[in-house]
Amino acid sequence: MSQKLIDAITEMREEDALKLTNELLDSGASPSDILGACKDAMDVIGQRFECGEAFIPELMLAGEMMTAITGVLKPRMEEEASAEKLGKVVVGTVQGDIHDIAKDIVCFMLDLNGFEVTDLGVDVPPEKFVETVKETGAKIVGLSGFLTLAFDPMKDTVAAIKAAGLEDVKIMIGGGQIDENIREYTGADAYGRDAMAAVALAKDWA
Ligand code: B12
Repeated sequence: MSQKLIDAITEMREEDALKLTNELLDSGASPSDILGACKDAMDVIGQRFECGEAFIPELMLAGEMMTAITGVLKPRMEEEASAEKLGKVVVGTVQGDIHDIAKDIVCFMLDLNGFEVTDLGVDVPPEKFVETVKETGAKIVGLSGFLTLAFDPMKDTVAAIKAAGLEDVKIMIGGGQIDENIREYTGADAYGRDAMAAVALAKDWA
């Protein structure tokens, strides 16, 4: 069934994709498995874009489908929300990058799991992160980025947070192209593969 969902997304059949999402949920599939299928579909569309078989409108439509699917998943996930308050987290997509679907999922999952999240949105300059960490007193920061061009702004943001004397603030990074090597390059404290990893890291640090 999740292959059918992947096919519906990659063939840009939004209505079918939403119908299949609901069917998967009704048959007991977990929202995180459905998100996994969406990621696989996005990877296919991304690869097509890379080889010139898909273009910006397809990326945009894929983004819209992804937003619609997360809209269906959110109420189901809310049923498992935690009432416990664990701490504050500042999250944003770094400067120069406007991909926000994944960042929104990370914010939503942190919120569900008891964190007070300040979502700075997209294209966030390093100084905005610093200012917000100071204002909120958050001890955890999450940086999201999907572009290769996001590596340096991530590195600059980590450096700006440290330079502001906020050494006790833990920084996690994530997003499409990010991996352990990029974590090392940026000087961040941890890399998280998905929103559940973001929650696990934040819980470890709370
Ligand atoms: C949809 C999409 C878009 C949409 C974005 C819509 C939106 N509102 O976000 C639009 C059309 C706007 C777009 C624009 C562009 N895009 Co684009 N886009 C994609 C696509 C297909 C999917 C991204 C996505 O949303 N995935 C869905 C999420 C849910 O997937 P996920 O990774 O599983 O999410 C999890 C993790 O990432 C993790 N995570 C994310 N953030 C964080 C943070 C922390 C702290 C942690 C712990 C975890 C974490 O948790 C998430 C949830 O579980 C990708 C391809 C791909 N394979 O990703 C290309 C892709 C990222 N785009 C790409 C490009 C090139 C562009 C453009 C430059 C195109 C252009 N020429 O204009 C512009 C960039 C504009 C800019 N300045 O940012 C390239 C980047 C290549 C590169 N090496 O830099 C990709 C990889 C496509 C490709 N293969 O070529 N894009």
